[in-house]
Amino acid sequence: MSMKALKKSDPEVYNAITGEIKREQDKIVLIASENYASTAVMEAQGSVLTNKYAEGYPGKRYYGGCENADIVENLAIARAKEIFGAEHVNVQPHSGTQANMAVYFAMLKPKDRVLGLSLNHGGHLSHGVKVNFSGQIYKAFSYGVERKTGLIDYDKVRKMSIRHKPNLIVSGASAYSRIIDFQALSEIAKEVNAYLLADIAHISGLIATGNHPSPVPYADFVTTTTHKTLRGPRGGMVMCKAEYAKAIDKIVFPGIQGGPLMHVIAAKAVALKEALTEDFKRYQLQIVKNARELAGALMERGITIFSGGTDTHLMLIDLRKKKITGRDAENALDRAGITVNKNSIPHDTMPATVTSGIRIGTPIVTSRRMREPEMVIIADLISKILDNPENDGTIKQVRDKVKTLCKKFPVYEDIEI
Ligand code: DSN
Repeated sequence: MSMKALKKSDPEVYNAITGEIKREQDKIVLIASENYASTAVMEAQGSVLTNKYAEGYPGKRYYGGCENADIVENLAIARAKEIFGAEHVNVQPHSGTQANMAVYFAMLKPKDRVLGLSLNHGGHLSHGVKVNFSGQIYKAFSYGVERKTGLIDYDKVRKMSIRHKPNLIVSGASAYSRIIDFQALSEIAKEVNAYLLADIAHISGLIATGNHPSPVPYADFVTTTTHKTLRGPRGGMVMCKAEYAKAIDKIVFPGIQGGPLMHVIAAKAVALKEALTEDFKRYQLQIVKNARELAGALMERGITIFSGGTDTHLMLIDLRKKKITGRDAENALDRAGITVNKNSIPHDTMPATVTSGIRIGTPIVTSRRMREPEMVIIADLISKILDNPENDGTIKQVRDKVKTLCKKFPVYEDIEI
């Protein structure tokens, strides 16, 4: 990939982008919802398909000249079907929230009832939070995780469902590190006559490769982003049973979106092809192994991991024993070259802008081909900072070690700057 034209025409933007390449190379990024897409994905996303209007669907467009747009959209759909075994796929949603919006708008009426995992317990804004459309248009209720175990109690979800009679149960999470029992949720949904939406944005890569049970056989709708563990371009996707195909397609376009982002859909197709490879399978397995190793090494160093570990790509560090807030931990780690995000822990008494936790995930470090030995080093570096967040000497020492480690695991060597 070359950025020669950009360098010449807009040095300010060029410099910001090269700064970002350097940041991604020089820091240990542990944000659980991010990943480093392949150069092939970014080439497709940076392609001339950005020029094309293709409102409609393959073979049924509202513009001429859509033959290449049709090819990439059909490829993306076919590959997604092959990976997830879905009966119908719509690859046009611009984001995960718009994928969820498509399901809500297609199946619900204003004031219908929605039950989802509370944001404070690891859910997502679009699962019924008051400040989001999902909490404003619909009557939203939320379930949580158990204080003692950190797990979802499916019996409690069942009881809440019987009490609140939701029209839609939303499952899936942004900060839940354990296996989600989609089959149990689908039984509950059937019992109370609700639709089941499984939002697998965080775990879609794990599901694609059999590292987490799939909701596709059980849920009426499955939504995902394409840029997290799936390692594609930033975007969304809806999968559903064939009986809902027309309703979903009609609501995505013309219901809530106009022209699809064809360059992004091309990049989705490229990422989905990558997701079909053996290398991707190995990658996803290593993400989980790395997360387990990192959680274990952190716990050995006296750091509390909420729920006592992880089954997935992420974990939630409970900082209460360390007497440091999530905000201060995020800032101190950032100064040392380690990027994480502060995150509320369930039953947190701190505001969301401060929090008592940080969330960390292994998709990016695994994309850089780091393995278990590097996870132990990272745990050690995190532990040093959490114990000495204000010590400039410790911060410098850790920052130097981060630099040395990052040099050994290069990113984007094929981008010419
Ligand atoms: N909730 C965001 C995250 O997981 O980082 C994504 O929407």
